[in-house]
Amino acid sequence: MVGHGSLRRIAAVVAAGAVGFAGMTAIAAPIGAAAPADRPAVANAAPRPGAAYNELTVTMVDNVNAPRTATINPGTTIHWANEGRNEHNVKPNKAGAGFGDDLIGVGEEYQHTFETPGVFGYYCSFHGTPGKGMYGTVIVRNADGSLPAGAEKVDKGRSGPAARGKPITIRVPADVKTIQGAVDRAKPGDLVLVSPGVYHEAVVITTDRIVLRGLDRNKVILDGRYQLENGVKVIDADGVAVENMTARKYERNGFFWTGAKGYRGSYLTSTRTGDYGIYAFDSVDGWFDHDYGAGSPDAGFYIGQCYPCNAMITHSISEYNGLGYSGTNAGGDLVITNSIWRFNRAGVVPNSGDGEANPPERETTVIGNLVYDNNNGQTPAIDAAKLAQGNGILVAGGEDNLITKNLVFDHDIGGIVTVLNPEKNVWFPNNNTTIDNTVRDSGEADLATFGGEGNCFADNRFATSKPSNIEQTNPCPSGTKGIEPTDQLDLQKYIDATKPPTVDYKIAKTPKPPKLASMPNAASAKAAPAVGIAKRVKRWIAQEQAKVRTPRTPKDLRTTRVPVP
Ligand SMILES: [Cu+2]
Repeated sequence: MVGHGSLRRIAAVVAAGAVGFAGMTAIAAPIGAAAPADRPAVANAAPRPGAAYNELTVTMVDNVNAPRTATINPGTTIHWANEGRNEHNVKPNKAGAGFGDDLIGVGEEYQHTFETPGVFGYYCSFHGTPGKGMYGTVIVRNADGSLPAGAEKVDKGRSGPAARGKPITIRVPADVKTIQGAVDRAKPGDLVLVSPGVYHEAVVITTDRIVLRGLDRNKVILDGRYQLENGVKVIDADGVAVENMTARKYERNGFFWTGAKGYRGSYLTSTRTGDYGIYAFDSVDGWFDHDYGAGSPDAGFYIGQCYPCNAMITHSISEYNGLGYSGTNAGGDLVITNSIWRFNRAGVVPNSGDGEANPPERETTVIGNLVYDNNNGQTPAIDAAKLAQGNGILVAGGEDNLITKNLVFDHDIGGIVTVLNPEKNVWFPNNNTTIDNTVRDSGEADLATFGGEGNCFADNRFATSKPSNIEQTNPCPSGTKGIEPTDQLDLQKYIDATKPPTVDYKIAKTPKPPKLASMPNAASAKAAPAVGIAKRVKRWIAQEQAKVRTPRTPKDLRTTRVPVP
């Protein structure tokens, strides 16, 4: 989440004038160079200055505690400081452990002083379970400085059940009454097959390579009744596929993978969730197809913190969200294609940010999508979604992205835009290629760029741009050899603009989904765990990407500005 404070600070920088377009480019270099080349950009915990080692900060970002294991002396106070964009919490593994906080908001902190030696496991219930995902351990030394019993067992690494000789199918409710019960019984390779019904469950999957499938996408419904956190949460488990079901009314996410190598979500519907719809975090080798996400304040689809992600979103629809797609600090063989992004505040928004490790966002391909009418001020929305409102495809501080063969129309501000993202750091867009798109009916500019360097535009069909003559000022491939830009995008104006406030996701105008097809042969199709996905993505890029065509305007669109029902 972008804080108002940081916005104003950056707004001042932009407004100062001394930092013009060239100045922005100059700032880009040192910040880019300062960005860590590999994963752990997570701040290290350290004793607080002047605190004589009796205080320690555990930094919570999305979705990690750092350090994961904190070894302290008795009497030390631990501060859990949430520096991410999402809310987190601290739940002790053992109830009654005497510490914990159900909700630590963005920018907030929770503290507890540990007096008694021992090993205290905890986790964030939104993003982890004991020992998996977003979890941690506090080891309080004995008075003599030695480690307490049990300390040697901490963080031994992941292990899971072994596969059966032959995979089996476990039916819900025929074999096991609840989805969770069936999942807990499943071994790698097994299929959990769920019959139509409404299930008030928050399913947690920690076993590798199981397939969870509904018999009917629209009639197998996970319903959190606004009381449960995630519909399906896959934590530190590889190769799990979830298919053909609906999740609705969850406080956090519909379908969520974290720490996975290999994941797939197919024929999934997510509506009315408090954070994201369909969500992969710190996970690689993923495939989302025929999915639908609506009614979340952050993004309907989110792939965050991965490189190379080796991931694909295809044949999907995202609408009535804060953002259609968001991909913070993600990239590398990450493809968004053949999908529809509409009626969100903003459409497709690859972005770099401080709230997660692994910046910057990079090497994402947005190709062959239909992106229209993302101006919807009546959705739930995090601040970043409000800031982005009125834009179709918006690269906010990303690098080396390719945006091509998209049809983009009807946006209050911009069609395809590459701009800086003012967070704690200013993240600049660099070396993004916007080529061969059709863009029309944008309030400010069909194509626009502000800040960064090497952003190029060529062979697009468009009417307006900022700077004007964008394909001459920023020609491909270099984006820098063109004529001097005039009529720049006034980013300040949009940073300062007032946007409609967020609407509670429980009551926002989130219409029923359009008719969505179920998975073919759900009753009989063989279980296919999410293995070999990276190869499949690379094969698609090598063999299929060149065949993608710009979509046509849908025939059933009668008006250009589609009203919110
Ligand atoms: Cu969390």
